[in-house]
Amino acid sequence: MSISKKATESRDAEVDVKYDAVIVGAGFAGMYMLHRLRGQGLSARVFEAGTGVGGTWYWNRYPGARCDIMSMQYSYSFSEELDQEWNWSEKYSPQPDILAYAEHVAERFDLRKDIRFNTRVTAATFDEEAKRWQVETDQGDVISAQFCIMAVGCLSSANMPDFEGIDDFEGPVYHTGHWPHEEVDFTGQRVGVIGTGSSAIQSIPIIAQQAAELTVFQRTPNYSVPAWNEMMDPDEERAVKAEYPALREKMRSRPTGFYFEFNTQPALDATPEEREGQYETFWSRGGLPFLGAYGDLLFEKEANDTIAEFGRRKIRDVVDDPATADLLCPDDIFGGKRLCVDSGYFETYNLPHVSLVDISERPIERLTKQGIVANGTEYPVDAIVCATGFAAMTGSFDNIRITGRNGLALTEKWRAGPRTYLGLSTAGFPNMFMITGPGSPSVLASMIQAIEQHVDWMSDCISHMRDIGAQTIEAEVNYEDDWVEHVNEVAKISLRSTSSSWYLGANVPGRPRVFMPYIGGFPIYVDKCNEVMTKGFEGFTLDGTKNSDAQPRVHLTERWRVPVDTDVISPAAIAAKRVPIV
Ligand code: N01
Repeated sequence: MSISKKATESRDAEVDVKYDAVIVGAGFAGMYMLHRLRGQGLSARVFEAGTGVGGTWYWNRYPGARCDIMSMQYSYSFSEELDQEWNWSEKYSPQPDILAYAEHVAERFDLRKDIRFNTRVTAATFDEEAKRWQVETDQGDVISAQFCIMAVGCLSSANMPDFEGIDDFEGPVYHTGHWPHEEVDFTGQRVGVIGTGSSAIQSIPIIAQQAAELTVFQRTPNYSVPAWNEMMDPDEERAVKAEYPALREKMRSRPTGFYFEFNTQPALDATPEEREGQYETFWSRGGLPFLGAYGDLLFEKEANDTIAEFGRRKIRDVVDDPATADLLCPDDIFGGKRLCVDSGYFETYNLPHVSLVDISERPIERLTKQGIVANGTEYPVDAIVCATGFAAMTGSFDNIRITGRNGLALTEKWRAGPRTYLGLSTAGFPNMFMITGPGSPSVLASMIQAIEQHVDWMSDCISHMRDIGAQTIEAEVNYEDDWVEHVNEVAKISLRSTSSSWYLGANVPGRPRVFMPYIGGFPIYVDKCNEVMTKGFEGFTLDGTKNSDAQPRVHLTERWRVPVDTDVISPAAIAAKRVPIV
């Protein structure tokens, strides 16, 4: 089986070394956390399993990997100079450009010297006496830190199905989330792609350009909207840069943490002709903003039926063979699963060497030396691409032995689904923070915005702790319970909670079914975090306070004083089911 190569980095293990903070992961979250903590004068050690920075964008090097948020918005906002000096080449950035950006940030802020690459954290244990975390790695490091910050990513733990006969297969088996660093050339080969989610939908058109034969194994079809990607228009780039802070502010005030035009009117109030026109207009804009055509699409099944039918018609318009088109048409909620954004996906099925195998009724039976057996037929292939997704949101936590107070294992606490307070922390695990943890908007917001908000909140919290001389901060169980209940209640309002998606853990057998991200909208969530902070970290216990007489000031990072546009996003708007959520 092929997985990305690990360059060996020879170094001495760090044993008995103390830091203020340990950060697990050097993706966008870990990098910014390191930058902020350094700015506060804290010492931090970052451990990263890969050989370089970039996290998700380091690992997902599959052909066609590209972001589905516009480049000018999918970037850090904390540095105005960085915003002004970095240039993106395409409207939607391909993976190499985003990785280059991550590497530039690491260079620019001199981050690498505090990162240990090629090092996977294996265990993190809270030492109750010392009130510190002990962190162990697969390179023999055993270090101690006051804070343990999990920057492990939401989509980082690959879901590699345990197909019978996988070891018998003589060709390479790739997973899109662990793509090799060296170029993979499928020229002249028979390739089997398993899965039809975002990663597959992006990679299939590119693989088809090389392969002699491409067979796609589909368990569930997906809706997809064309990206209409294009080269960056220099005039548009200049215009955005001239107003960048204003754009950043608008992004923060949107339910999704990124900006696009949307319409709050209900689809059901429009006539069929009006709807058709509206859908065509939004379709021509492409990508995720298509879901902004109406405000009730993810709340009212009848409204959703109208956009779903439009989406299916688009598939039938493109795919020549009616039987293949039928198989490619989902009958699920439109946007119930993460909406896919493509460049020529459905068109690929018109190529004579591309075929689709429906495995919705019977799963793949086994792999043989030279093929994939499904529906009783052996499909000969030279290489297999598993675009089978991730154990989302909690998978990367499960891979580390995390032990809190009283020997409580995080996997045990989360056995029936993750429980957090604000997706930032979890009771029983003092001084452990999670960047974009379950229960926060995370994957339902633009990730880099969500990351920055969490990192800033944590940094501000640590400043507060230093002001009052607190040693530990820990979520209180009753506040955590209320938050978990709220996350579940809000999820029920959205049709999203009815789809069998990775948001619910439904893609991996045996995982508990709980809607994991917070769907109530990014600015409402930010408002809640700010309120908790301004109320002196309500719902948290701060312990070991030395300066109890100190009058702490609120350290809220200025950019998060986000004005909540209550016309389009408020608890009332959500209850009235009038919020376009992407
Ligand atoms: O993973 P997925 P992904 N046998 O879980 C199928 C982000 N992302 O890597 O639907 C056969 O969506 C599975 O079938 P089913 C984005 O948020 C963003 O594509 O579970 N098939 C499904 O078809 C995205 O949502 C970008 O029935 C099996 C597929 O594999 C998220 O990452 C690009 C199987 C997995 O789809 C995950 O996307 C890429 C089995 N045993 C990813 N197990 C952009 O920015 C699973 N499947 C554009």
